[in-house]
Amino acid sequence: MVRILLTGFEPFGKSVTNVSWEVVADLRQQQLPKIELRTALLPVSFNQVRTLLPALIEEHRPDVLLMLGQASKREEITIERIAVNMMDASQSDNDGYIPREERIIEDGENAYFTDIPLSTVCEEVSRMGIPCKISNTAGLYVCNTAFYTALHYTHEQERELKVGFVHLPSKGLELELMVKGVKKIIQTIVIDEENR
Ligand code: PCA
Repeated sequence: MVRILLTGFEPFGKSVTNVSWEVVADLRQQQLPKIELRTALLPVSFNQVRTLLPALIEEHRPDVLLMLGQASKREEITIERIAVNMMDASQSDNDGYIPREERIIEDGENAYFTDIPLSTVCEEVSRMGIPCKISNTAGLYVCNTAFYTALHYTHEQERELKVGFVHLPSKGLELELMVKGVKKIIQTIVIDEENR
């Protein structure tokens, strides 16, 4: 069994829903072979995610942490390569906070790469006819902060945990396809784990 912690975000900005949580809510009803699925809803808050991610990793001790977020301007499923040590926003988070070029962790590394096998995962999803791309920036908003915090904590604690982040488009792709796509991502990561 591979233990996966799958997270989604609450709505933010003008949206009343967040597709990332809709996908998590759907997948948590399903049985996935060889997978023990745990789920968590994350707040869209720069400060809260920085304390919550380490706490969730300690609580669940997953083998894989896969975070989902919504990216309104994207048209395909995008799998993030890199998390950077920077927060900058023009729109406040759900706590009313707007960071201006602040580091997430003062003395942390500038950036971390994901542990997910990006090309393999993307090829598998695309092969199902679901649009999928590798992304080289997760932005500087709360998603990147959550992604960076988890990778930083994992490196500091020298954990085996694999951390990945997937942005989902808010329009243009049916929910059902996104659920299928994320399921494929999880299954591909699990097969990759087993082959190690
Ligand atoms: N998307 C935002 C934060 C929460 C979400 O779903 C982002 O891309 O940073």
